Amino acid sequence: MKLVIAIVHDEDAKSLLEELTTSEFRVTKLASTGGFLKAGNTTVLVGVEDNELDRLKEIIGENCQSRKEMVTSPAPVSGTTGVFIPYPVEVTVGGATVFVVDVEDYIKL
Ligand code: 2BA
Repeated sequence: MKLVIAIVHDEDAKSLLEELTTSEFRVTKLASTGGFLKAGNTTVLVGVEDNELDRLKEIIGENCQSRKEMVTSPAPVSGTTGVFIPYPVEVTVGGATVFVVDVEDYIKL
């Protein structure tokens, strides 16, 4: 069995959860925050049998788009003055960042 941890854009979370539950996956949704953009995102936990993993990855891929976002980054005016001015930088976020972890035990008490 695997635990899939998928970090997805908030805007994709609703359709992803609907599709996963319709497809009879058991899902937990957590509100999370990206360390770089410091913006909200959604972390989805799904426990699956090994033979369901490919289908799960397909559904995540189909429901999560990558997006360009602007982040304001400080740039030094001069290497020695220590003065910083902000400037916009474009980053590509997602579709989904997916971790697949082996599950040692799965019990319900
Ligand atoms: P954030 O940390 O807010 O990162 C948003 C996007 O900013 C990233 O998109 C990436 O394009 C860029 N980025 C992140 N850290 C960067 C850095 N140190 N320098 C330059 N650009 C950087 P994604 O890679 O698609 O990640 C989306 C979200 O997934 C992340 O939000 C974070 O919450 C999570 N994530 C991604 N990789 C992770 C990892 N290895 N461990 C834990 N969480 C991760």
